Amino acid sequence: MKDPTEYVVTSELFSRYEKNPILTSAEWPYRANAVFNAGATRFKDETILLVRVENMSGFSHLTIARSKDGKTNWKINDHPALEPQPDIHPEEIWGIEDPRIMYLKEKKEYAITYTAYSYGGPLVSLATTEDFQHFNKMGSIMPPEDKDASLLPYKFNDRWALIHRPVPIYRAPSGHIWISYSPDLKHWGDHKIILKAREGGWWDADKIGIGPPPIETDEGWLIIYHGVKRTASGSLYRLGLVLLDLENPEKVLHRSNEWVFGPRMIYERIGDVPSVTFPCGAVLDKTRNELLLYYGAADTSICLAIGKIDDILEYILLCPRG
Ligand code: BMA
Repeated sequence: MKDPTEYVVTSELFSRYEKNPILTSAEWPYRANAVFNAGATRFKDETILLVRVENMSGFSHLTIARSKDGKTNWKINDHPALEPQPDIHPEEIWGIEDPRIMYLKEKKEYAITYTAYSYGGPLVSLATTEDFQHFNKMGSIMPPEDKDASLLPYKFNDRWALIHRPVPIYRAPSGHIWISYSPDLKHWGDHKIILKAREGGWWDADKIGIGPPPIETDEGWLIIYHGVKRTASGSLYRLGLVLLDLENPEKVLHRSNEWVFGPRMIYERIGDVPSVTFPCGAVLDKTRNELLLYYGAADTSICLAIGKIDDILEYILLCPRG
């Protein structure tokens, strides 16, 4: 029988890093069940990953790992950067998960949107930092159930914009991507759907959510989103592409009909949650024309896939208009 890793489709937009997974719980400096779904950014000549670490009770916190080239020699902090604090933030009772990092030029600080697992279900929380040493938790900004959120880096008509994924209760497909606005990062309104999960047999028919924060390009905001398909043996988490208008991110310019990345390798197929590829961070290396995509594999480890940004944009521009 063939090993399923041999079924790799050629000419993919993203190539897996040959030393995947790049981080696992085995090399963690303290006891942990799994490390996955990391936010990513460049900071002071290093790539910083804000890693979701699941402890042996099932709750997650966030810990920093750094590397000069974003691929090798990761230095892992021996203590969490952000921990659940249910005494001050009751909405964090069952942990904090899946951070997305965006630099806000106007405020000269990084915004971290993450999932707080509350008594009423997952919701969106916000924290800020200037130095990745001191963090300011601003509390919840969207009620449950809502996750997969990222800010855009600057204001639109004087308001901050947040892309996120609330879950409606009344019908399938169960989760679309929304945009909301705020004058102060605290009070949010004007909620609108910008991208719908498809229906029926589509690969993104059940629910969708953004992966890494939107990537600003000359052609528009590049969104790498995950689409979920329910199958008899569980959910498949794959990735598709969308391009949003730079000036009006409510406007979808193009959307891929096909997924561009999905579980294939053993480390993506087997783990605590099988057949999941789930990126929360990406770093664009403009000098090398490379997009480094950091994704959680099977809710168990952190992996890297690398794409040429020009090829990705060429591809999405040929996809159907939104
Ligand atoms: C999603 C999120 C992710 C997780 C994925 C697969 O709903 O909770 O954190 O990686 O499911 O389990």
